[in-house]
Amino acid sequence: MSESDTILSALADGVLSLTLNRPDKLNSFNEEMHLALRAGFERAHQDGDVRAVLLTGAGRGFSAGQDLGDRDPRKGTPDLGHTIETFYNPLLRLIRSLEKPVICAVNGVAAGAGANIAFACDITLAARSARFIQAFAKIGLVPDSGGTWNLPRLIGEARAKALALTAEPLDAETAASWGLIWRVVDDDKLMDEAKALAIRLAAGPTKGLGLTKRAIQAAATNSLDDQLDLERDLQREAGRSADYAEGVTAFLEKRKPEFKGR
Ligand code: T3D
Repeated sequence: MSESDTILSALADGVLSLTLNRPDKLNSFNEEMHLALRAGFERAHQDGDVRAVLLTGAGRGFSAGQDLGDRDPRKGTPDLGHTIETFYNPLLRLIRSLEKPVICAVNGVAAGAGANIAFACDITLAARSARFIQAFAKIGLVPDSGGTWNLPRLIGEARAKALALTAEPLDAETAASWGLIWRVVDDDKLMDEAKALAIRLAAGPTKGLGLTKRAIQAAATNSLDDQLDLERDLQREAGRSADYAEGVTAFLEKRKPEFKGR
């Protein structure tokens, strides 16, 4: 695990909380924070005690995307393809391939990659005061961190293009009503609600939840026939899990199930 304080990391009740922690820079991403966040998600992949992840930001913002202080063009032209390949793409792949729920609590402004990382999580809650900005257009860039893939799928091409081309801020209520995020929560209730949701999911049948995530993500590129076959295969796998046996046994015995995440 990385020792950097740019990511605060804590495991409790099966939930690995990862907090972006560069509040003076609105939690914008420098290399150190990238590596520390990656280490957090790698731990989530490897550590059986982690059964859900809660991602949020410290201070008044969630994340302003790339730290532009590290990108001064007056000092030379950076190879942004290299940084996408080295930092943002691996992060997105770690989030999407983690077969455990990733909850995101957007506590304030989410701009550039910050917005698209929030949209890539499994369940995203936002504070009522939060706003989402595809800031890339303001500096001549292209939406990254899966934005060009996720936005049209979540909200359709017309809205995706308008957000990306204008870089207009989108308020949290509209983001929820468009289906970009799950729910808006009053600012002072956001973290309580997000933690309660993460703890609830961490106590759930992790294997089945992970397979569900895999299936829903696969639907974006599968035909119906492919998807039906996948559902058959994943149901077979889920049906062999200890948590399935516990869930049905608990139902038959009229008691609450105690899932172990296996
Ligand atoms: O480069 C590559 O590797 C390619 C990958 C790119 C991915 C990307 O994310 S590109 C997009 C980069 N992000 C932006 O363009 C957003 C820039 N920030 C803003 O437009 C605004 O800060 C916000 C709309 C997000 C918030 O505005 P506001 O008025 O609430 O806050 P502020 O006053 O602008 O910012 C507060 C502080 O955070 C300020 O520092 P200071 O003056 O108090 O010392 C500001 O400079 C700093 N800050 C905000 N965003 C960034 C940042 N510092 C570095 N990088 C930032 N992205």
